Amino acid sequence: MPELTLDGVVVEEQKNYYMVSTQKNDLRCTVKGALLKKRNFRISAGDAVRVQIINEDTAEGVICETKERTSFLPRPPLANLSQVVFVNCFKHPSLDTEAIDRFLFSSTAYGIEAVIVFNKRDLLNDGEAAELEAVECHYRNIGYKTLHTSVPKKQGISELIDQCRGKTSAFTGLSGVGKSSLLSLIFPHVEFKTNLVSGARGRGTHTTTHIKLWALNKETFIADTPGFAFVDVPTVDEETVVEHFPEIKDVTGQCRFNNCIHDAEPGCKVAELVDSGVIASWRQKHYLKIYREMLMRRKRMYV
Ligand SMILES: Nc1nc2c(ncn2[C@@H]2O[C@H](COP(=O)(O)OP(=O)(O)OP(=O)(O)O)[C@@H](O)[C@H]2O)c(=O)[nH]1
Ligand SMILES: [Mg+2]
Ligand SMILES: [Zn+2]
Repeated sequence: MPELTLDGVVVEEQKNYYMVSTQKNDLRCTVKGALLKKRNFRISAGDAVRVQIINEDTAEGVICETKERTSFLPRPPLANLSQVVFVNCFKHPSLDTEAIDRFLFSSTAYGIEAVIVFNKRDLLNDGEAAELEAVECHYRNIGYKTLHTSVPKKQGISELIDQCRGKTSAFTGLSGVGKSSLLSLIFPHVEFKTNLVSGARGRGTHTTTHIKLWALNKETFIADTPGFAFVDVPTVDEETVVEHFPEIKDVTGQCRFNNCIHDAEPGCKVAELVDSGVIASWRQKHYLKIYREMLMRRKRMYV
């Protein structure tokens, strides 16, 4: 009898098996010995795989092949993401543009598209909304997609779903910004663990500690990820940091010195554009901070 194999996507890693979503159904899979022996490679959620069906009735299979990855996010491990959705809010917790800039830097360094979501819109008065709009405007001007949402008012949710449709996405962001709450609206049948356990409704019962891609349909997957306090950035050559800051990169050739790092050198075009408000001052500051961080990391490597 010919072996029955199917293409699929790993949606969840459990202790002793992987759940793989296929065009037919979800299969509980172990991994073929030859694949297990591969060093420096560990199958992650998001991996595109080929599975051999072992038992159709019990929906069990074996992963026999992994396809080449288009991208890989190491923390948390997620393969083949089409985009990372960085969730923020203006208050509770306060807007942190350094976190946004470190996140945007990381996602472009990993080669993954980034979308910025400003959640908890319902908490803002007119003055705060205007302040947020000014910040947001800078990100839109440099080419990033931004969205507004509110969980209690269910605002912006259909736009967020549209943004995720047909893609594999991960919701990331600092703790408490509302990632799990947004996912609870997108997947109403799932109880995501939220920060605040309300006694009455008893939410927060989904205590999964591993990463899982939730399927909206066979082409749309979204992962919740644990919040963090600080955005880790991958190591790159300090000379290339500027490539991940599009508005700074665009004008680099216009500085007086061609080795200008845009740190108060005379005739720096970036400084001029910061003074005139075209480039946000915090963007230059965060660019320089990452530049110095990369320089330090490289120097530390050679001591
Ligand atoms: N007012 C308001 N509160 C919100 C909104 N979204 C989430 N919250 C509240 O913010 C708190 C944190 O929400 P979570 O969804 O747990 O946040 P999270 O980003 O998943 O947090 P971590 O899992 O710790 O990273 C909860 O008390 C939510 O009820 C919103 O749009 N407006
Ligand atoms: Mg959460
Ligand atoms: Zn310069």
